[in-house]
Amino acid sequence: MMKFSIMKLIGIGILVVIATGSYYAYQSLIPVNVDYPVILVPENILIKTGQSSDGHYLFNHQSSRGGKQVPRSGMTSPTLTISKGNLVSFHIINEIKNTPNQKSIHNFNIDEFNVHSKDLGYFESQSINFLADKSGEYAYHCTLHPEMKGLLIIN
Ligand SMILES: [Cu+2]
Repeated sequence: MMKFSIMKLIGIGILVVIATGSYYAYQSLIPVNVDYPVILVPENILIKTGQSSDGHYLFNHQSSRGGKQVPRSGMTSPTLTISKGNLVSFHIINEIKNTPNQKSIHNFNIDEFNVHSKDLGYFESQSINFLADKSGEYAYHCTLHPEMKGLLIIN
């Protein structure tokens, strides 16, 4: 009788674990700018913070498609081009080191798509999925450093 109860309890525990796991798996399929799950293979874009040769902060990027994209004039960071309808997975990492008088903190935002990373310290990273569901030209930027800005083109 006692043994049966324990087995039952373990059974319920396993069900809770499965349900919780499924919930988080389901949540991770929902891009930040829509409220339904999207089952597509994401286009991965790696974004790294960096500094120009004259010491200004900027973003660098590496795409799963490769190719070099230069900044639009007046912007420090490369122009990113994405096909409309794609699920895009941004992987942001802050690679700017702390200095004795400046702690490294940066974030990554695309306001029109509800893409907002947390403030990332040195070597912290975050992944954000969004659905490129409207075409146009949008800025991506760091709220702490206005010069950290680039163009996102969706067509
Ligand atoms: Cu910044």
